[in-house]
Amino acid sequence: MRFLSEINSPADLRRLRIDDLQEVADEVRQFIIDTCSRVGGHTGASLGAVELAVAMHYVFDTPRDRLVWDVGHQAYAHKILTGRRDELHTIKQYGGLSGFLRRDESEYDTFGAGHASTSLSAALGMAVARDTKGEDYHVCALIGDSSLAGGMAMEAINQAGHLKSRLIVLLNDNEMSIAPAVGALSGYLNRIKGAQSYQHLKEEIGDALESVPHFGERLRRAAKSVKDAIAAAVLPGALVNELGFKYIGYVDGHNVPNLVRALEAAKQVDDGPVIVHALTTKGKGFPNPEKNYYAYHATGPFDPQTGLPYKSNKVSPPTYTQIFGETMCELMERDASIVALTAAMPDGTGMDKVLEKFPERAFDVGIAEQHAVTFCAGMACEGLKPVAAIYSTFLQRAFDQVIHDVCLQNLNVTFAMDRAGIVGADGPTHHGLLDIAYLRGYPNIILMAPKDEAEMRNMILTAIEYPGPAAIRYPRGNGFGVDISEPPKQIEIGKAEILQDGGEAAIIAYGSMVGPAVEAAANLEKDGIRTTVINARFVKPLDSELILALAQSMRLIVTVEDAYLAGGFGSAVLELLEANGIADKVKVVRMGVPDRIVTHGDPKLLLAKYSLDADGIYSKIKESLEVLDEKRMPAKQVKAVR
Ligand SMILES: Cc1ncc(C[n+]2csc(CCOP(=O)(O)OP(=O)(O)O)c2C)c(N)n1
Repeated sequence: MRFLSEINSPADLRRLRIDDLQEVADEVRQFIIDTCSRVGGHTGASLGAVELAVAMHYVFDTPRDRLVWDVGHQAYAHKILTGRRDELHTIKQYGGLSGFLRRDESEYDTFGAGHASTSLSAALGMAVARDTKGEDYHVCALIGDSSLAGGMAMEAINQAGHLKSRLIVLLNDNEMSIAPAVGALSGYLNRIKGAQSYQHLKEEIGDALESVPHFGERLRRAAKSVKDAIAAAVLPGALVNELGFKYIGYVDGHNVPNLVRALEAAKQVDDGPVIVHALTTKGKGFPNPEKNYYAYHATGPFDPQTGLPYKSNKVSPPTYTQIFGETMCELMERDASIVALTAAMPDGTGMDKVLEKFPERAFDVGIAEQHAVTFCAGMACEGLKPVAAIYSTFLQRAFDQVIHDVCLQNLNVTFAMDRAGIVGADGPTHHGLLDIAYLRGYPNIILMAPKDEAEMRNMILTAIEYPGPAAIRYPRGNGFGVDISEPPKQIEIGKAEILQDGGEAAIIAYGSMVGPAVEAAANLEKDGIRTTVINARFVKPLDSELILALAQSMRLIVTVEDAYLAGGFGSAVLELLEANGIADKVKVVRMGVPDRIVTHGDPKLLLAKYSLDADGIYSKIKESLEVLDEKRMPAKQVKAVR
């Protein structure tokens, strides 16, 4: 590494000659390949943005000038150039670098991210703050072509053009989301590319107008005076001119000197926002000659020579995601009124299979969760049965659409929330810890979580057939390998499952916490402590009959959920007891995630940190029973025991 080992901050980069920058980019690319081949990460996304990062840190006086990265998954080169090179191998691991950007990780991370389409709003906010305070620095947002189509980004463009604030947007156009980009905006960007360069086109238009007999010169002058209006009309120019943006492009996004020139030109625009349109290739330089984009947007460890993932000999049961996709195919085969939808996560949700098999009834709407939900509501109004497969964390975006458009009107929409609970390496922006709380407080919707993949199949059918809104949450990762050969069948709504009874303590576990609860109960049994174990199945409606009966007969109820405690499953149980005037009849201990930001890392480790594993549940029950025993004993006796 001729240059990279000496670059410890962007100031070091800026000391280099422009002619050396391409070599710097090559070194950064190799560094990413070497590191990600060992530890995995957002390899392909980051490889595509190497030159963009080099050019931005060269042109802009960072951190004084503000760079705002959208999502942040593609920012490994930015991390390398901003003093984090030697820590890159810790990325996404517990205690290591975040896989995204965090303000508390580096002063160069001006805005935390993880969810898409936020950069333009944040950057515009910074630009307005700069102007309000009378300061003078540049603000540059980098956004991908798919994130640009997200609702927030569109809203920001609308305001930016109106405010005419000085703002630079670097568009990283690789025609890819995680899957190939979808939607009309992607077609629009393609048409711009098809029209060669903007400047070139303007010249062509000028020549063409001049050749019009009698009116040539006049038309040419008119075109100039309305500021490129004709070019804008020929280029699909709504974004570029009508919305008040200047356009520079397109630029080869892997040619650093060209990018530097384009960004320098953008810096000169002082009367409003400007877009620099860079064309890039996702996974540029990835050592796999076969373009398998799905495989290298993000990768696990891989062979740096072949790009192929290291194969593990371990045979694992299918994931919940896979089973969800297969079950949807099965059900859609049987019922033509079921329609399915993903918001830019076809492979992540298992919808890829469904899209392939039912192209007429399955939709990828792009990064547009809000639209996705209301789109489903519209279809439900007309008697279809839409299933929206959206990660728990991304459905947060569409909170009001779920409430206002679906629940209030009691429409038959099913929400399949993959990645519920602690997701692990992607960290705080991606944990699905809030869905119980954000969905529970509104009428009409029913909420459920399966204990295993067979039960998930039954719940999918139950949710679809339920005539109102229904949501199922299930975790990231593998199922238990249980038998799923039976066709899905409906389960009774609001009925829990008693897995074991007896004893003085009951564990009521929700969803993926049922497994560890059963294991904890088995370990307690070995110590001579019998417990009742309940698979809650539903948080709404709760099995109130069963829970109230347990409250009358047990000394201790322990609720367990892999979600925030505030407003969660345990809270629902407490509310039920309070509403029935028996809150003081039984000791309730709620296990779940406390009011803290949960970091990134191995999910097993994180779950253990919050006692959400078999050992944690076992210890909590022992400890709680001991406390109750002490309370039962007269004070003197307690002292003697101690
Ligand atoms: C609100 C939201 N929905 C979905 C995602 C998942 N996601 C992460 S990156 C990505 C693709 C982004 O595509 P693009 O903006 O074109 O950037 P690229 O990865 O191609 O560089 C998606 C869908 C997300 N991070 N946030």
